[in-house]
Amino acid sequence: MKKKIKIKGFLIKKKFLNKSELNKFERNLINFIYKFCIKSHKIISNRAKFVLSLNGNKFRLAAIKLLELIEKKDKDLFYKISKNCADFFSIDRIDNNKKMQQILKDFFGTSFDTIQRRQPIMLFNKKNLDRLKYSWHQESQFYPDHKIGLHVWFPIFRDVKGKSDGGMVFAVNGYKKNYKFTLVNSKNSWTQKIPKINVEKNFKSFSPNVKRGDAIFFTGPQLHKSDDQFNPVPRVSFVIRYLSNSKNINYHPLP
Ligand SMILES: O=C(O)CCC(=O)C(=O)O
Ligand SMILES: [Fe+2]
Repeated sequence: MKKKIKIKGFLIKKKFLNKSELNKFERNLINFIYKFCIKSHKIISNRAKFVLSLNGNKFRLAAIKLLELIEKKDKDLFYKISKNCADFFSIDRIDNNKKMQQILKDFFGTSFDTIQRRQPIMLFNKKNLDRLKYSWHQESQFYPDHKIGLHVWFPIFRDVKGKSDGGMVFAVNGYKKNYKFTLVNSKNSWTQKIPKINVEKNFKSFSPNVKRGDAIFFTGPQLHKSDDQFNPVPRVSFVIRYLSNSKNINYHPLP
């Protein structure tokens, strides 16, 4: 097996997903909403059906608007969709994508066969909406039983600019240790594990510019958070988490 690659906290891969793959993924998500809501939320379901009749930019913008509508009208439903949508449509294509397989093999090395994938989730960042944002955190604190973790985050429906466009922020070189944290739980919102360290004071922040099709890989201990959002058009993304608790490793993302 090839030598493992070391990712120093995070890595941006341009044009990681091809456009047709991404198009299918995006349409699949809206189709999921259409089906999921058909009995219980008729108006939303019909709206999703209409969105599916559009194409290109019109489709993508209407898809964002649809998610915005769901979030506004029914926070419970929105949270349910965010957590469960990937259950129902195939994410396997992305797992089995050649480039993804290569990165996972390079990163996990001999632990490749022990990888467990967590259910991907949809993430939404809208102006003046804090409930669905993440404060600074480390994924390693959410998966303490897994020695290795690689997380893949990619925007859908639109590009995300590098600053105040609701993307991701990384603490440069903030991947070398695990910090103690404070647990915060609120309704219809992601659990927060906020490190007991002033991240901004200790690290330089970096928010990458990512286009549709680009993907960001980051390791378990990498400090990151949701960026501020000043763009009136919300940002939508997905994250897929690959974990291994293999004992048989001579490599750990902590140096
Ligand atoms: O997309 C976001 O706002 C934060 C995402 C995040 O923390 C993650 O994917 O692990
Ligand atoms: Fe995270």
